[in-house]
Amino acid sequence: MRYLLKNGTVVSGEKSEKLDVLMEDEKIIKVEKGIEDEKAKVLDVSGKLLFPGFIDAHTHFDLEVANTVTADDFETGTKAALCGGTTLVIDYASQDKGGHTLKEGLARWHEKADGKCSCDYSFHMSIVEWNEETEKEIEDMIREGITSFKLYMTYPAMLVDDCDLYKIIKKLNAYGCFAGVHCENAGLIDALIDEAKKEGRLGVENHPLVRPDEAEAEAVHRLLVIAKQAGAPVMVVHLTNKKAYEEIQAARAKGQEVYAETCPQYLLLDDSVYSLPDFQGAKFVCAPPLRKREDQSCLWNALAKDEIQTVATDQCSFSWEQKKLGEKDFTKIPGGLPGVETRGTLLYTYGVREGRITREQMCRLLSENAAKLYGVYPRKGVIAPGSDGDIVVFDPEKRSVIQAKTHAYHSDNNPFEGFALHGGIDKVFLRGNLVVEEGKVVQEKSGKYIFRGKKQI
Ligand code: DUC
Ligand code: ZN
Repeated sequence: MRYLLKNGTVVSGEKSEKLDVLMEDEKIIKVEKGIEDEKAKVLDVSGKLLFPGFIDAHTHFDLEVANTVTADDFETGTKAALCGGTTLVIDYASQDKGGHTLKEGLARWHEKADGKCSCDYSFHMSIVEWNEETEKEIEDMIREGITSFKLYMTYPAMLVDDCDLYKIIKKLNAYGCFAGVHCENAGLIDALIDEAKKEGRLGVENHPLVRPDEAEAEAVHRLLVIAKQAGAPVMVVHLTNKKAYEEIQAARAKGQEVYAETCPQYLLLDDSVYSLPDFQGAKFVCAPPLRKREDQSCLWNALAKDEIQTVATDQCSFSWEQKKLGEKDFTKIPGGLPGVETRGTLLYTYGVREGRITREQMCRLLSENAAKLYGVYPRKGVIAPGSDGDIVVFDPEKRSVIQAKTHAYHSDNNPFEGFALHGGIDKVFLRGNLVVEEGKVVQEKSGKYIFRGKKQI
């Protein structure tokens, strides 16, 4: 199908301009004023903003956590993502501990995802064990289109120690790749959990107490010391708080290349929810946990100053039944929140509309920066001739309220329940095809695996 979108405002990371967009055969052909084309299906998008398809570089679909599996898999999760304007997700594939290879992990993730995705998809690879075999596999991963990796400083099943952290980060840089790192001090968290259990403190309100902001800030500091010695760039994923952010600022001031990602839950929710009655706080259990209001302000200011590069989701959803696995012991609550469906509309409503960020910044945070960091620019991340026809037709006036009752996720609870939205997704195009109309996916499972190149920042 040949589409001509007329009279919309095309938003890029630099500017917003009234331009027409012509697309055919997966690609954008022209972006100009006053395009006329007899062969195209013409859609008048007056009053709408046209964003490049959003990229969510932090999702966990079909992931085993705390002896259960996320409520959303690649089928339901990518449909929800598409409804939220996300046309590319980069999910975390993982190697297993105990002598397993990266290739085995990648094959498993392809099995989970191939043929099921309604938006395009790609993978980062989590390295949980470092040896000569793993090291040799880095080149294989690059050939498979994986140029970014994930390292954990917490969780026993995923954790790498500081020695391996240094070696891995250095080796990745030698290949022109880099890692996103989950920063929390594992030992301190274990000790605080042991203490809470011994004292019989097993309610949800203890969750933020055993994972304090300082445990995150310390890990960020240690990571940045290690990365400095390795002479390598790193990305701090799901940054939540002021102290951790100050560590990043300090390292950057000394000339280090550090990237940061945050998520809507850390911008809009605070840790008071963990004290809600009737175990309701379980809905918000994630790691790192939600923080304080002053941390939220700090993160918004960092977004405004372009000191955080991406807003992703850490999508990792569980049903209420699953959350209840931790009713008697908060450490058994599967950690994670859904987010892919509401990332763009929340950032527009509470970021752009409230004057905290501009719409061009929103474009950079949701699409352009991720495209550049994760090696898919300018195929993705921009509305320009030659780029994929991934376009979000965004209605700045649409109003709605987030409700689990009507959301697209398979999970049955929503951490943003009751949040009013002013701005909504009108239509979504994926590689030139209309895939979302009036909030509904109208073309399913046409997502392709995307091979990525090296970062372009
Ligand atoms: N944190 C979560 O809460 N869930 C999934 C992984 C993570 O880092
Ligand atoms: Zn995550």
